[in-house]
Amino acid sequence: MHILPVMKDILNDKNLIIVSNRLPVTVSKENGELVYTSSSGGLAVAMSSLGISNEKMTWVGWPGIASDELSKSERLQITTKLSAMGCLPVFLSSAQIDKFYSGYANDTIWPLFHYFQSYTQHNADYWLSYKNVNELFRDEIEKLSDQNSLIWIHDYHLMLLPKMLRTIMPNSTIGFFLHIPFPSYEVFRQLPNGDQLLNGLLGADLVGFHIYDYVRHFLSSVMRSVGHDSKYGVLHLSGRMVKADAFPIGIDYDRFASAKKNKVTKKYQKELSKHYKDQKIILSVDRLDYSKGIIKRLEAFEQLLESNKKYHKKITMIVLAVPSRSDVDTYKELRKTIELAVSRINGLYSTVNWTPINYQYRNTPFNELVALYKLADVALVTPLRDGMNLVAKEYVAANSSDTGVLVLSEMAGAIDELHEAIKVNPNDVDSIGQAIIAALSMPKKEQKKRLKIMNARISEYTVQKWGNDFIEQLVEVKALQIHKGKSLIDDNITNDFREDFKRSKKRLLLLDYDGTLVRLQSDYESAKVKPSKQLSGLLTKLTNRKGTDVFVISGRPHKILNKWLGKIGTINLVAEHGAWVKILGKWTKSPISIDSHKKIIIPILEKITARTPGADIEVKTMSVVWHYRKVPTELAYIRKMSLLRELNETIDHSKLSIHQGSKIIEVKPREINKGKIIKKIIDENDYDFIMCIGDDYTDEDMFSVLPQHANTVRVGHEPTTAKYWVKDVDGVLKLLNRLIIPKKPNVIDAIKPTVKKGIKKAAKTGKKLIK
Ligand code: ADQ
Repeated sequence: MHILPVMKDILNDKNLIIVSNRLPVTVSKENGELVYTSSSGGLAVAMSSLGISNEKMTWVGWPGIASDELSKSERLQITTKLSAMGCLPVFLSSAQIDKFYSGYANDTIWPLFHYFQSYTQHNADYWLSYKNVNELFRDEIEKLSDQNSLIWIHDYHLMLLPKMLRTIMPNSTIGFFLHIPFPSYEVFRQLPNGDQLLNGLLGADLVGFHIYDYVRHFLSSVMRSVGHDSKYGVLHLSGRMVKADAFPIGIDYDRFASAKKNKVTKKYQKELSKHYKDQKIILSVDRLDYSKGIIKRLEAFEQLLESNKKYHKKITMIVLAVPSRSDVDTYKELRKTIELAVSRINGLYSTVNWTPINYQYRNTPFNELVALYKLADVALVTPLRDGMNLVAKEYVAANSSDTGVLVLSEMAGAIDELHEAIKVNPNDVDSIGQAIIAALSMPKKEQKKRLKIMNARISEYTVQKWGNDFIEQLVEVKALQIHKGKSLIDDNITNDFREDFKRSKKRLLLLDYDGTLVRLQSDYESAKVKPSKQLSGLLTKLTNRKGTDVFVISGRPHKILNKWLGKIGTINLVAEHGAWVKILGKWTKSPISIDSHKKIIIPILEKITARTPGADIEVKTMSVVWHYRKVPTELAYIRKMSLLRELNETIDHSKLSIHQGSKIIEVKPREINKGKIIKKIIDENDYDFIMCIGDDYTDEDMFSVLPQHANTVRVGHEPTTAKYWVKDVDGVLKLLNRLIIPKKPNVIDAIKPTVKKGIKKAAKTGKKLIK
């Protein structure tokens, strides 16, 4: 197996830690002996074909056996044996398996995320166990990880884990991939601890889903449930960037496409062809799970036999069902229902030499599975909901140069890539029957044509590509987070700034206000955003420095800025993004007027504010602002969207522009922006030191007009054109303080060299130093 070059490069200096509920190896006990077997299931198949060596990769997960069934020495034996296979076991007790695995994971999240709301169990004990097991995983991973670790967590069993890891290792690189659908918010919100799951996932740097619909559902749940907005799948959480994206998992294409040449497969195929020589074969392959729609499939087949006698003795349905979650009651019931349906249909229609359904409840070996894929005239893949569905892709690959028809549910993620399948609604038994008939009568040429197109697609985005793609993007997100090409301001950079500041003769400081000099508050009008005594003191000191022009630039109204900051030394103020400017103590107003526009805009805002509790309108000289900080998140989203739509349809776009800020929508003249006014200031003066600091998109207007030598600084992690960045307001204040106040030497440096010597000597002799 080859490893794609990108993956190879990344893994040169990284350790990959794969985390999933189950290890790819299952441990069991037979006659008192420990037995190790490879696990079935989509994820195991996917990860085992990534082709990464054991030295570079550790797989962390549960080995599939309850810890209470094992002695201490057996646990040690398992740990040693698995470690040689690149696996680290997380041992779970029977109670944890019951409550965490069968309980919260498979009886709460799985049914709800597959839209089986009536199957969903809400049980406080399940939830506690889920948290507890996620913590167990966290503790094991903590022991393993270092700076170079790349942690890739898989699936719904471990949705709290990314945040748990982020809390103890803030700088770690964490990816999460969900293998099942992410439901729409209306369904997701039924989960009592949904917000904790979302926050858990947001601990990752990259959150992956199979298709874009799930990304959309996730982002909308994040927005509506925990209040974080996103843009193009990117969220900025207190300075950290998180990305959500679609990565449609593929299969190990070559393994399936080339298996037909395998001797064992050929032998099986020959035997099967002989056995079913006069039959058309309809194949059904799944884990035995209610989400897979096996019952409806059987009903459709039964209905077909009932209404079309001509197919009797001519078609056989082979149903392969892998045992799955057989400890969960719903699955026990499902098995009974399936087996009853199979015996009913066989009982009704079998003849001495024809049995309509061949049902096998077991794990089918790979070569046998491929032989069946090759034999089948029709693959009936009709899940009621499925994250992706690998069976559909495996069938297509196994028949790459052959005939065969795929009937595929429109509820499977795979439908986005396999358009040439016959598409069915899995709840519509009639349409499944019609699809089988259409498939059986499809000309061979058409079958080949469709298979060829689908093969071209799935041979491109294989599971190897998928794994590479995810890891590549994870590394990219991390690089973006640490502002590739931008420097985080540290002591060395601050010292350089200080030296430049001291040396220069004419200095300009351009400082945004909210989010830069004071922290953003949840209540916009809050008194807390007034400058503190310390901030006023700092600004006074800066303005008192000879040759230093200080500008505080804000979107706030000029009267407020004047009240809060007007008395500080020789400070200059720019209010309403440049509509008002106070230089040398005198305010001037831009001649532009939007009074006529206000008559149109304000009634629109009033109408929407009246039915939006918590919303406010702020009318400034040159702009109108709609504040929705106090509006409940869900309602805010709906109202914001409809307001934007209405404003976009109404305003004169040649004169006005709409800006979305932090929980505000502002309509202002195109002509007025921070950049325009700053350009005027620098054109009229000859500054040899310029520093400009801001935290939002309006500040980018300033950065872009400043000369090359200016020191531009962005607060927070959002993408920026600034040269430097600081984490938060505290970072800004520290930086400004250090421009004028030298760093205090640390205590030991300040002590006289002779005294230092004495300390060293005392430390050596163990004697106390007496001054
Ligand atoms: P699963 O729900 O397990 O996976 P699927 O994607 O179809 O569903 O993968 C099943 C795998 O098991 C296939 O590789 C198939 O070959 C194998 N398999 C099924 N029946 C078998 C049998 N009788 N004998 C032997 N092997 C059998 C979850 C999600 C899916 C998602 C995958 C991968 O539910 O939506 O596609 O993860 O992300």
